[in-house]
Amino acid sequence: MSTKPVIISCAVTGSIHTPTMSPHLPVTPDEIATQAIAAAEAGAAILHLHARNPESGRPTPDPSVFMEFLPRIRDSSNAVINISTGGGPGMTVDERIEAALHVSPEMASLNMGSMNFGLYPLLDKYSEWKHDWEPQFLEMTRDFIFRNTFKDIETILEKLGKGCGTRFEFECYDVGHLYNLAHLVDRGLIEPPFFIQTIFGILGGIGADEENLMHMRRMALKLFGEDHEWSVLAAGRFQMPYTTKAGTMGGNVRVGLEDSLYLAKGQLAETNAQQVIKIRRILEDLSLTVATPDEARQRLALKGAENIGF
Ligand code: KMH
Ligand code: ZN
Repeated sequence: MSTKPVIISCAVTGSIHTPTMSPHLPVTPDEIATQAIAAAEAGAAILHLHARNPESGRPTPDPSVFMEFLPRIRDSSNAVINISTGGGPGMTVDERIEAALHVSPEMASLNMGSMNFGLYPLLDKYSEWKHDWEPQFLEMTRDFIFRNTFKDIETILEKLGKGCGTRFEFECYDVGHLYNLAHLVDRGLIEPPFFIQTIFGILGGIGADEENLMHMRRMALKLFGEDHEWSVLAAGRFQMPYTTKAGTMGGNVRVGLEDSLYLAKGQLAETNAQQVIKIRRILEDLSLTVATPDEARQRLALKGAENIGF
């Protein structure tokens, strides 16, 4: 078993869930900042961040909304700030990268392939909605392609990677995405160490099945060997079991309300920090340790908090 400390990422709000689904989903800049800072205090080394319209709670790519919470997080925590370039359903690729280009963060997400991204099954779980946009947003994903062409990926690598010195959380939702990453590595467009986030249980991506977890792990090892840091996130009820498995297999973990609204069966998480505390406790009970933000910076070869652009 690896003795390397486990890097905990926390994805604080995302763009999958909507306000009706949980009163605890952070929506306003104040809620996002407060929950992000508490998650970092609980042990998250990396904060993966999206923004939402403060009134409606709808995901927004607007850099000025990001700027309402990012400086506060930076001033109150040493955690690595990681800005999503996945954005949310309906946003163009240009919109998705605007905030990251604006703030030149240490890390940003980079999604490794185009895919269906079906959120519409969530429609069946609720009969009343806080906001009109929510059911329309979920229904729209029946006909939505989450676009991440090779050209899109190259553009993000060029503008954000080369241009800003930002390094990436490579989001891999299926085996082909690992091969897409390997292809870009072969072309010399990406330097190690690669932080590979393998994702299980998104409709359109690989399912949450233990054999898939093992297969993604094996293929990442085969393709990238010692050059990568492996991390796992799993959607919904798979979050804790799959991150626990990843930790015991020498991997890193991602939790947060972006990936699951729950703390346990039938129990909504009241904060992101609760999920961080839970996975940390599980990992420490299993004699694992948790990485500090500076350990994560060193292992992932990040440029340092002093070099971010805000
Ligand atoms: N929503 C997650 C499944 C991104 O922000 O770029 C993956 C994600 C994508 O976090
Ligand atoms: Zn995200």
